[in-house]
Amino acid sequence: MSLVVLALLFAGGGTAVAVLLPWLPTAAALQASEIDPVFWMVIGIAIFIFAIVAAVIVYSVFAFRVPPDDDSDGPPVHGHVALEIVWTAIPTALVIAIGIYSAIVIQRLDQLPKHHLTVDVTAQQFAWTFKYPAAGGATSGELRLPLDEATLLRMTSLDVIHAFFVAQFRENEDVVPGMTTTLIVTPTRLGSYPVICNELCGLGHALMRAEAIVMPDKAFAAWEKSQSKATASPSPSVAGAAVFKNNGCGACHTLAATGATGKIGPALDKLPKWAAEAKQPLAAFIRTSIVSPNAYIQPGYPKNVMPKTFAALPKTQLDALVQYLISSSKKG
Ligand code: HEC
Ligand SMILES: [Cu+2]
Repeated sequence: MSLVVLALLFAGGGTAVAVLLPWLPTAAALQASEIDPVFWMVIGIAIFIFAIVAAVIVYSVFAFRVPPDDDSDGPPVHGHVALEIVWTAIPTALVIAIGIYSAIVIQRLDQLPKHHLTVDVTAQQFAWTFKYPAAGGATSGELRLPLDEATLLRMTSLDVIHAFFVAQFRENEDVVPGMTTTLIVTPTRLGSYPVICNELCGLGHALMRAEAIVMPDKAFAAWEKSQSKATASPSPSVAGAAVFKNNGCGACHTLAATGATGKIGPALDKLPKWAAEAKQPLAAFIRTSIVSPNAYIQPGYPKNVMPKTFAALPKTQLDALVQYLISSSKKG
């Protein structure tokens, strides 16, 4: 009797902790409605097992307590076949049930609607780059997504294994060098959500973050159009400025022509001076500095801070960026 009361108490306590505390952030993707029930099923099973185990332990501590002066051996117990069958069969059934249900959900999440957007995601220590093939291959440091439309993320890594995770979308997928993994996300809520690397990938792992910005359909279409126009522009000052802005260079660098005032890296208005000090021709100096930042470290600035992801920029965008930095720094 008291064993049952204890089990109910533990079950109630476990349920209160699960239900009363806000564990999950507000869902922002259609996929959450598939994933959350799996999560709650596993939590439910865990509370069930926890209640039984905790109740039996606490009950035994009191019920089978020996008097302080009892130094005799306990009764010889050689197991209990029926009990062993029960505690093997029940967990086996539960684990198989979780496995089958998860497999069904994963299979459903892999259904790609015909009408969808594709974004190529590149991970590298310690940054994300998002490329939009439909917008002339424009790249962005932010993941912009249209509301209520399925987006296929094709992901790969340039170095070690990373993992793409947005808690509000509930989805997580490894990003592995040498292969392309995919994830389908259908945002259902406007807003901006953190993209987190969910696989310990090196010293800067904790800083490997980006924003996923869910936009109204029309605003997204306008953004996409402006991107493809800007990056395809024959004028380096338009295309280069767009690449500079999209890739977040201004967060770390000052460049008067763009209004950027970052202080983490050297001021790009002084590039001709830096190139001369490095004894390199300006164009080659800029290009190398962008695609392999550690090839030359500006004295007084830290190594391994400038992301290496820009090596993945399409050639046309890289050319435009280099041209743009040459012309705008000569003015500065
Ligand atoms: C997270 C901060 C950060 C971001 C983002 C960043 N850089 Fe840098 N960058 C640095 C730091 C720090 C250095 C100095 C160390 C070095 O020389 O590699 C640097 C160096 C450079 C240099 C060489 C300057 C010199 O004098 O050696 C160039 C050119 C440059 N960055 C261009 C860019 C461009 C273009 C972008 C955007 C595509 C960009 N950076 C994004 C931090 C950043
Ligand atoms: Cu990472």
